[in-house]
Amino acid sequence: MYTQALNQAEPETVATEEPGRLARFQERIDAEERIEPNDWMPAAYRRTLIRQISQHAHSEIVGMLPEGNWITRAPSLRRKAALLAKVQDEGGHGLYLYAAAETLGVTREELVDQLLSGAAKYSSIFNYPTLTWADIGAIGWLVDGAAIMNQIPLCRTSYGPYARAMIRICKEESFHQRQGYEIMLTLCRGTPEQKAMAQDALNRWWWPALMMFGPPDSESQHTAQSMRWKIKRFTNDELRQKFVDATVPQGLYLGLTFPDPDLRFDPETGHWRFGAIDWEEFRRVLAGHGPCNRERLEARRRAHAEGAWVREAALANAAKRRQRTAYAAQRIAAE
Ligand code: FAQ
Repeated sequence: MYTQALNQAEPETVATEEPGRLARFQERIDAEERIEPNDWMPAAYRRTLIRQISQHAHSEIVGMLPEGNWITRAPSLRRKAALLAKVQDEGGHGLYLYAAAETLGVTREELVDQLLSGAAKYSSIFNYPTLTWADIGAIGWLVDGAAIMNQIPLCRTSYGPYARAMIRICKEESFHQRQGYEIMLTLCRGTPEQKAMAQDALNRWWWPALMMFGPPDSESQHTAQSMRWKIKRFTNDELRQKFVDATVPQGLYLGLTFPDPDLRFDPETGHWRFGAIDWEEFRRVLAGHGPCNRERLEARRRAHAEGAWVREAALANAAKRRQRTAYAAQRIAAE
């Protein structure tokens, strides 16, 4: 359905994509002008945005599941309230992002179908399990930390609705990162068992967090074009390096050890150098064979099916309201 909708848009866009128009579009991008929904844009720019924004939205929605698993088991009322708020924020982020994608001419239903059929990607990180409470700390610290590093530049992305959605999302993500780090800090200052739990969580989440930034630049299909269009402002490897540089000192402050024997500070460049990432594991997770891929999609499909009555009721209510407004207008006209 999704491809159909895009193909319908194709004849017009292809016919009008003469070189002059493309050059003027690129000039607007180079001049840092924002592209808005009613502006002309190349079909491939539109496709890239729909792909990236919808994958981002799906990631937020699927990203609610690993943490949702711990809401009933949070160790105190304060922790439960913060986690509930965080998971609700993620649902909200998904909705802003679906709304931003819809401004490009695709419907919410098409996007949700893509996710539920397994055709659309969502971030690899959410296919890993949350085994202990420390995983909630590690997700906030590392996963939200990685998300912020990637998303702050998206506040300046060239497509207006996406850039504007990202501003609020980033503010909320920084609260998420801090609550995660604070959980880690509490565990690291606690009993030896609590500290061991925090270390175990770091051991399991560190490498998957580095994979969140996507394949290395040499293998990234979309980076070069997305950089020209200023959809992306930094490459995958640049952002990954920024994340490592920001995060390693935080981990050392916690008294934790990173699960990377090759990690070392390079005084010449001022960067933390890290060991080789297991890209085979990344590819396996993307192909649907991560530890929780099946479970995540099943949970989303079940939630969608169980929510059918809410969608039906909302549509029936909207139809009734339209009918009432129409009757009222008729009555006024007749008087
Ligand atoms: N997982 O050519 P590139 C969050 C795919 S939100 C899965 O480098 P691109 C909040 C990529 O889509 C986290 N797939 O692609 C939260 C492409 O596949 P395609 C999500 C991945 O787009 C926190 C192919 O590989 N954030 O965490 C991944 O230029 C805590 C080739 O890759 C965003 O979506 C991956 N890790 O760069 C929620 C941010 N990496 O489409 C709950 C916006 C790559 O050709 C709890 N997105 N792929 O079939 C982006 O910045 C970019 O899309 C990248 C990928 C950087 C993710």
